[in-house]
Amino acid sequence: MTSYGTLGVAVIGTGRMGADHVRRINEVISGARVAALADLDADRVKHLADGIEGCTAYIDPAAAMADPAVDAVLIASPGPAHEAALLEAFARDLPVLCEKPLTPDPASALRVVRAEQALGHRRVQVGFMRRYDADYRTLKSLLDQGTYGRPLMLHNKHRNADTPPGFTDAMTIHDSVVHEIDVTRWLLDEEITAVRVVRPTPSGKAPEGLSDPQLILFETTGGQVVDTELFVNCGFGYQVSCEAVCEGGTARIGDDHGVFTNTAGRWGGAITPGFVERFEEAYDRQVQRWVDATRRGEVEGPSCWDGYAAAAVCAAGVRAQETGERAAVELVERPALYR
Ligand code: ISE
Repeated sequence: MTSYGTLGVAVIGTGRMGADHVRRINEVISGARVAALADLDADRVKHLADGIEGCTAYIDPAAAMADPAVDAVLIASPGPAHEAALLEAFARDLPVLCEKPLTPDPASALRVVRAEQALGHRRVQVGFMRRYDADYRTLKSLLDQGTYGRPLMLHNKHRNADTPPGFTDAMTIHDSVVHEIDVTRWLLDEEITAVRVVRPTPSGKAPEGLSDPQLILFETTGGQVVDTELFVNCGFGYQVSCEAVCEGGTARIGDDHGVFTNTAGRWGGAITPGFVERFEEAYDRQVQRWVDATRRGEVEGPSCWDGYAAAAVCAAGVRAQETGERAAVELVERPALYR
């Protein structure tokens, strides 16, 4: 693989995450610059590109990738557009950072896995940013070192203040629980084999028709059981935590931290408002690590296999929601490229 000087990045998709990554590459990341942007919204993409020196705006992602100043691609368009963009990047053998989900369903994710296999080398880092969060990384190294013995269970909490209009039950799995799916597989180094979803009477604050909160249970190849409280209209802020219960002790991360106050007979502190603020450093580290690895001619971090496995667990999760039954996860055999 080639190694690069300053990496010219094409950012595909300039909505909320895409625009945030453009800002990040411009202001925070070293060793990269935004060389091209692509978005179906011609006015938005032109406006954004006009503010960046040496950056060209495109509507067509393939045209952005063909720009001679482009060495690598950051895909932040909506999930259904990812497969075509990934295949285009593979055709040009360009390194990719692809926002989650890799693709929205296991069949298309498997097509991407097979296409990368056909290239013969990894090209993609998938944007599961929690793997770059300092607390999650500490928990991961405690578990890897066996500090508390063999992990038996994980207890996760995932709360959002509210959801955007049109958020559906299936999206609670694909957009939100997908993070617990990825951290479970990563922290425990096991595949998830089955999913169950338990739905209490919805909160009065939940939009009509949305099951909120939910309790999601995973079983793993290692025999561990993982529970996640998902409460996406809790109303009070953003909270993500994970407690590992091991044979010799427990370790918990993600409790709110920051300034602790005492006043007027009460103690307290602020709850982070949303995921962009809570995981800001993780997003920065994720993109910097991608740029650094790419410039060395290497690929690291969550792979297309991780994206495919997450999509397969999401599909089982949606089946479990719909049927109220335990849904088994169907996975093909893991190719040698991802072992
Ligand atoms: C959103 O897409 C995310 O990725 C956030 O991390 C998650 O907390 C939220 O529920 C999702 O909608």
